[in-house]
Amino acid sequence: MKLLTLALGMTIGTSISSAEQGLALVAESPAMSKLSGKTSSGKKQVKAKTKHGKAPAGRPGESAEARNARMKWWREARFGMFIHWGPSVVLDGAYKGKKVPGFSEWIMAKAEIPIAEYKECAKQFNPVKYDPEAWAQIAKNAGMKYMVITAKHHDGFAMFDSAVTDWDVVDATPYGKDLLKPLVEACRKQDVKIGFYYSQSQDWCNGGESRLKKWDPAQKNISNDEYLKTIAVPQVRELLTGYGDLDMLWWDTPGKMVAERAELFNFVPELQPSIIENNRLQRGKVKGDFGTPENEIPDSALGFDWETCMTLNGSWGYKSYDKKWKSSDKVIQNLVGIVSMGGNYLLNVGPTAEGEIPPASVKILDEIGAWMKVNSEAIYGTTTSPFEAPEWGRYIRKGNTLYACVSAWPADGTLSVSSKGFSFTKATLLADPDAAINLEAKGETLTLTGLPEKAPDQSVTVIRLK
Ligand code: JFZ
Repeated sequence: MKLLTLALGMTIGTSISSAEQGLALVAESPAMSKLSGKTSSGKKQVKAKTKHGKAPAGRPGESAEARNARMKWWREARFGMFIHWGPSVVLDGAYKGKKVPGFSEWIMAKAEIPIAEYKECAKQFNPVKYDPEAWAQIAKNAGMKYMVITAKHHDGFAMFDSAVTDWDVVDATPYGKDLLKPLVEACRKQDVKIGFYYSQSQDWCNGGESRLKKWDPAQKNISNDEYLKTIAVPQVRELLTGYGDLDMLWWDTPGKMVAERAELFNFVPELQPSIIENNRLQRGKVKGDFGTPENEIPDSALGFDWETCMTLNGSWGYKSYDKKWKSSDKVIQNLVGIVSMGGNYLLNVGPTAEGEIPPASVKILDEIGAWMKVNSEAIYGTTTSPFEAPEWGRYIRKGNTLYACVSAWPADGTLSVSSKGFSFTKATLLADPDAAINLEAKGETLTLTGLPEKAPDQSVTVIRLK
């Protein structure tokens, strides 16, 4: 693992190339390839993978054309909201008076809470302030085009009314209503795509596997195959038949999911031909439509579709004492860094037991939204440029347009931009479209002069070059 700290102030990790790692798919936007005649990065196609971003194999037998049509909205969207929510948030990251370090949604396993005791949490899980319309609105205001919510996390709790277990929101909580349905409806209404996260193998209460040692004799010792047959397969079927067409299915922790077990879910594309799946269904992360580097920003285009997920503080699930919030500047720089390398950014919020997205998260998202209102044309439907990342920021490209995304604003009002293969005649500051900027082309470089002394945008200032 190579760690680089670039001008953006981001720590970027990648491990490039391993002999066995072929390039299964090239996620290239058709508009991109024409100019360079090369890959979307313009460089030699790198056999690259990040630690967790292995090339996904796609859907067996699907034509490139069908695949491109299916992936279209997702490739254009670039920015989505992840939501980790469930009865674990009732504990607020503490057990028997002691803080439990780590992700709050892992507290049951980390603190080895017996099933019977953990299930008491559900009796206090009563999110009366849950307002799915407001959630969809928060995502939309931030410029997010899709949403993925935990339908079942590793604690096995179903956020919907499952016929195969009582360990679900309808049977086990005072709230007593499906939490997913109104969110799906709200998202559809507001034109936000919606997908479900589903932990298909790990399930601490219903007999699935545990990545940590089992800690309670009440944890059923049924085989993985039995678990999949009695819980995971029927539940995924419930999810795919109860909510109309879903946009995404986000599998997680494929531990014991060998190929034969993953095949049990072959009905997914049959039931929902247009659904998009991540690469965490099968062990080895080979199946699926996109890679899932976690908390990583690759420093080169990967040659396949990928999405980096990240949370706003240090936990996916809510934990009131985790106040390590990322600044909106940081998140914007991450977004720009990810998009410049051809990826999507799935940014997580953890709602409270009452059903509210924490105000601290909403504030960050609002700030991102303000930036997106000015600069989103450099995000949606864009992809990698043919150029290496410059010292001052990142390049993002859309057809013949290049977006210079500047995070280190030049004090002398002058910026050197790579321009090989383009013929730019106009430079525009998205944050100040009327400002006059001079262009001077020399060889493969374009020099911009007369830039304002102070960066017009606090985080990343975008200059559109046409
Ligand atoms: C998993 C979950 O265990 C976690 O609770 C959360 O839902 C997160 C989004 O996904 O955690 C992982 C999964 C994969 C890696 C790291 C954490 N990984 O590949 O490095």
